[in-house]
Parts: sequence; structure tokens; C-alpha cells
Amino acid sequence: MNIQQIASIAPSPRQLAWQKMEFYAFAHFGMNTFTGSEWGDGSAPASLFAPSDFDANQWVQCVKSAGMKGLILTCKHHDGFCLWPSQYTDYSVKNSPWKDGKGDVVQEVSQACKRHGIAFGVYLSPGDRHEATYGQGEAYNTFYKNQLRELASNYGDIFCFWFDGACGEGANGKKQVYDWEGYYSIIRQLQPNAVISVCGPDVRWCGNEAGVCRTSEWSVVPAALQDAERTAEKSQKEDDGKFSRKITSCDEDLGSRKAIDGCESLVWYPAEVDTSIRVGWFYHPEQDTELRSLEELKEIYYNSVGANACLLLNIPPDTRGRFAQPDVLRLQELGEYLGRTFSNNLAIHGTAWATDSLQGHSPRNVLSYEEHLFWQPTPGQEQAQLTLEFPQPISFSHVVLKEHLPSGQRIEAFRLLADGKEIFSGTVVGYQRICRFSPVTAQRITIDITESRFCPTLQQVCVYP
Ligand code: FUL
Repeated sequence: MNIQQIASIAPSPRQLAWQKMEFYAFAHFGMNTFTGSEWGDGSAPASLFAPSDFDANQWVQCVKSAGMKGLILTCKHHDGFCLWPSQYTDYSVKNSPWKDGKGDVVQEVSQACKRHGIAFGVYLSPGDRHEATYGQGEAYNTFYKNQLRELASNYGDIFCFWFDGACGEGANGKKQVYDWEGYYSIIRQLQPNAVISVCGPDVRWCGNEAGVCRTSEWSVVPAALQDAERTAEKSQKEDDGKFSRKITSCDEDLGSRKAIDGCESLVWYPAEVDTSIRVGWFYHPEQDTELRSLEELKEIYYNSVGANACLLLNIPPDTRGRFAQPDVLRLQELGEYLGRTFSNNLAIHGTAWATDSLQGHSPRNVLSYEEHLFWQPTPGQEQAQLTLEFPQPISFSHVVLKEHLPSGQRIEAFRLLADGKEIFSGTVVGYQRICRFSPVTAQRITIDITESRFCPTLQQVCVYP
């Protein structure tokens, strides 16, 4: 592939729609909530599932208060307990005391999401430590596909199916050969707009659960990374309680020119950062005082949403079936911080000019919120500068850059100059790069693109105080 071809690899419509969600919630809720564990072995009786004051609206309101645009629910975790009354197993809410066995958590959560205007997603653990057919090949695949069909058919639009690589069996446990292609085809047929994440072809796991992505997170990477078995191989093997905080440095560079040199097949496979607001993924009362601080959450946000990835932040509901008070307050604080920081886009008061522009792609386009408008220099021009000029000096501390993703991901290195003086340098941009620095006062901001593939594009530039 030559550089022009590589520069033209673009997201599918479902990947693009997913990328724009930016920040959404994970809710780990299930049998583990009531047994105090992280990985159940599937032997806890269904009678233990008994939320005392379940309220899906409360979850969704909190999620929205932080500015998140969706929620993914653990409909079944590795222990096999189903939060909906699946007709293919007895191990579910239907045999619990909750609502006399007539309740359906998946329904209540999906409807609350719809009511409050956020997207709903499904986590269905491929690993299942309760189901007797697990490890028997075809028999389990049929069972799993039946469950997938139930979820994909009965709960409205689903934006994401999240397939975990871990399974709870540990290194010496039962092994199941998964029919990934069979799972994918059910989703494509029943929920064609949904992305399939992690052990799936649409969204790539960033490789750790600590809340950071790579400094240069490329969305264009070798196609081999889409291999679900390979992802599963790197996932957590044992529940040692530490995995969720480990940053692994393996495969630091997935997409630079050097990394993809000679690679036959490249694909659009963008990254998602998943992490928990707490130490564990499930609720444990003793962790009420160990929440991530607002500062930590801000860092995580900038290192994911601001670094060409999406952020999936887990908030585990408690035994009442509600988000606990410390989490509620932290989400609110985060939402207020983000709202305050990104509400006043000063760029709209500026004018824009560039060293070079292709006809129809004026520099002014970067000031607009219209997503189909973007600036680009002449094709083949790998370096270019775009400058925003203001009627008088402005004070700012954040510059947000966005590439035009339907044209591909292209920028490899850039600098920001304030009245000609360098204030920031960075590598990839992609969907979004949030540049942060101590407040600067200047009348001109230049985006100096020093390296790009074939030619750069900028869809939007925002400037915040
Ligand atoms: C991991 C699982 O083993 C954890 O329990 C959690 O669900 C996390 C999101 O993925 O692989």
C-alpha cells in the first residue's frame, strides 16, 4: 500500500457514529454485587440476587450528569447469571426474589436509556461458568447465539455489543472454541448499526484497564489486530485484583509508518479505553472511600477522549440497585468540570487563513460545526500551517483539533504556536486531540502540521479559556 492509500482508510458509518459518542458508561451489576466478588464461579444461588431499591432512572440520570452519552450493561458476566429472563437458562432474574421473579433488569435499563436520550449497549460474557455446555463447542455456541438473539431482538436499538476476552475460567479451566463469525453475523443481521467491541472487528481494546491509551493512538492499524483470539489471549487470565490497574507497555506502537511498514492489510480499528471509577468492576461497600479522584478522572478523560479514543467508564450499582452516593457526587463534579471547561469556544470569534488550501476546502471551515466541511491543503502537501487570528488578544488553555475522519487519519506530528511562539507539540490527532497547557494570551494561534500522510485535513479547531 502506498501512503495515499493508507491515508484514505476510513471508518465505517457505524464506527464513525460510535466515535462521536466519546464518553459512555459501563455498569457492572449482577450476582457478584450480592456475593462481594469480582469473578463468580456460577454456583451462587439465584435467590441471592435481591436489589432492595432498584432504579434504572437514577443510573441514567447520573450517567448524563457526567456528560456521558450511553451505557453498557453486564447482561451476563463470567458467572453466567442473566439479568434478563432468558428462556435458555434457569440461572437468571426469573428465579430470584427480585420482583417475585418477574423483573427484567435489561428491559428497565434499556428503557431508562431511551427515556433519557442516551444509547444502550450490551455486555454478554462469552465465558460462562454456570452453563453446563460451556467447553463443549457447538452446544455452547448454540446456547450463546440464542442468548444473543434474545438481547438483540427484544430491547430496542443497541449501540454496542462488548465481547470480553476474559472468561473467569483461569489458565487451567475449561476451554470453549467460540464461533465468533457466527456471533457477528447475528448482530449484523439484527442490529446493523451496532459496533462489536474488543473481541470484535469494530472497536479495539486499548490493551489495559488502567485508563490510558497510547501517546500516538492510531485508528489505522494492521488487520491482524482484529483477531478475537489474539485479544482474548492478552486479556486477564486470573482475577488477581491488580490487572485493572496495570499499564502494559507491550505493543506501544501499532500504527506509525515504521510499525505498519510492509504490512499487507490495514484496517480502521479505533481504540476504546475501559476503566472503573472504583478499584473493582463490581460494587463492594469497603471501596466506598477509594473512588478515583476528580483529578484522576480528568487525566483519564484527557488521555482517552482527548487522545483519539473513546472512554468507557464503569460505575457499579450497589446492592440497592442504585449508584452509590460517592459515585453520584463524583460524576456530577466531573460533568460540571467538563461543562465549564468546554462551553465557551473562542474560535468562533476568529478568522482563519492557511499556507495552502485546496479549492472548496477553505481554512474558515475549521471554525464551523458542520461536520462535512473541512480544510485541506493541495493533495500531496504533507506539511502545512493554519492560523486563527482574533480581533484582540485572547486568553486560552485548551485547543481541540479534529481531523475529517471520512477522509482517513493523517496527521503524524504538529506544533501549536501562540503569536509565533511554540506552546505545545503533539503527534496524532484523529477524531480529536485535546491540547492542554497553562493559560496563554495571544492574538494568533497557528497549527503547524509538520508531518502527515499524503496531506492533512482539519475538520474543526476549538479554543477554550
Ligand atoms: C475483564 C473482566 O474479567 C472484568 O471482570 C471486567 O468485566 C472487565 C471489563 O473485563 O476482562
